[in-house]
Amino acid sequence: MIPARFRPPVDGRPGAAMREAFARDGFLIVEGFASAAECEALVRRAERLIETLDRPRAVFDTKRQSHADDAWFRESGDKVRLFAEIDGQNVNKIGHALHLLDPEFAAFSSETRWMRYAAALGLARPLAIQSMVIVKGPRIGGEVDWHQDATFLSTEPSSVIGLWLALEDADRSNGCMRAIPGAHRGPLRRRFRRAGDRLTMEETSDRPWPDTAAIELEAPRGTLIALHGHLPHMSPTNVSNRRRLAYALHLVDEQAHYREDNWLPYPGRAARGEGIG
Ligand SMILES: O=C(O)CCC(=O)C(=O)O
Repeated sequence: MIPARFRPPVDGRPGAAMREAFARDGFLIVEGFASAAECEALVRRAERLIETLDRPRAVFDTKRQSHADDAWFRESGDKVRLFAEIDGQNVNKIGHALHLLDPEFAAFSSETRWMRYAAALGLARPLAIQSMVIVKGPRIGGEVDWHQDATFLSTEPSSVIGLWLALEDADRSNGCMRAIPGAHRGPLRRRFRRAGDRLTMEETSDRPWPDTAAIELEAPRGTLIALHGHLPHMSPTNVSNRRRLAYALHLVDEQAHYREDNWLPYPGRAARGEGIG
């Protein structure tokens, strides 16, 4: 399958064809969502954060979830912190409150254009609750294992949507995302939740991922990929000489019940999608 690709609508409001693609495939690809200059400015900002923030004190490992045992991770929901690749040195990502605390990412994230996608794709009251820069450095950027975003951000009913933006070209050689089209219609397989002062991963369904082929979601710089909360997706190790920087913003519906045992405590301050006109 060749994924459908869209351009931003002239009036900024995602139309029926985009909504249908998202409902059918579980993702939506919009090329040219952000300009080259906007991406460049955010790349520079991310590089500055990598240079100036405290060194990472936890490895981010999506296979073993070993970061679940680190307070550095558990307490990062309302902070901007660096996380390391498994070598313990190189930066794997920056998280998880850039949209609230970093002036440049906050200004960009609060623009109405994001909220319009979240609203068009089903969130009655979009609430941005988590953000991260995914670094994927050349020859080191680690694999992000198969997952559904609702594993990490659970509401009743399920509502999370990921808005992922390519700040640099993402292609098959530098570890672009893979997804199984249509597989968002399946159940949530796992939940990552707080149990006392620990974080645990629990199986919620033993249904295997469908054996339909995964496809590559190549994304030139400036491309937005919206991901349904139940869509299985992953990204392989970056084996190329080119970095692959991306910004991901995760939103839930404020009208849904946010589960108290999510790893990320419900935000006191949050970027609300108010005034979408
Ligand atoms: O950028 C990536 O490699 C993976 C991002 C991802 O899985 C997510 O934002 O949920």
